[in-house]
Amino acid sequence: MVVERLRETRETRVRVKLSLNFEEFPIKINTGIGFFNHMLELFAYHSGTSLEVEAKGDLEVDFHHTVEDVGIVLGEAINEALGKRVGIARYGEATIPMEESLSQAVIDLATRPYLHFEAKFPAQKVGDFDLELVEEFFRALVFNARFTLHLRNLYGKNSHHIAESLFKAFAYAFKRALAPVEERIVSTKGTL
Ligand SMILES: [Mn+2]
Repeated sequence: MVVERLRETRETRVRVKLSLNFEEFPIKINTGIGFFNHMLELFAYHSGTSLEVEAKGDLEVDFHHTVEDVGIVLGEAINEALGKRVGIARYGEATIPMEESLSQAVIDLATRPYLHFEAKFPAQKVGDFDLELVEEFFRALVFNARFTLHLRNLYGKNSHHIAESLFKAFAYAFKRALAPVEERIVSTKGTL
């Protein structure tokens, strides 16, 4: 299934096209923020999704609105693409290194929006990207995609590597939580 969403506010215009199948269409990311493009490309590639993101935001203010709104719209698209969340593993975990940096992501795709975020960046910025926006992005994403994510950096020195290991760990945990299982809902309640 291909999901398309558009969100326009006075601050941003964000278009997301998403399929949970990587063979659907090529990855194409343009948010106007180089480092953020890099992170979203990593997520799409390593999670095995097809993703297009096009964002035009008030970058002259700062990157906050654009990053948060991409998180919201991508989250909404994921929620829609997940549908009834039937026949998937539900839980996914990944611990991923990027050179000296190691990060862990644990996901529960049940519809309980929750983010535990634990990462400290030695630098404030990578390029002109403010690293405190990494947490803002993941918060907007999980609250709109409606799942639980525990994301933490275990250790690391280089801020670029720390961010990259967080996004990759998230991507692999997500991919594993999506892994097909027998056609039933993985909950003793019978619903997620
Ligand atoms: Mn990199």
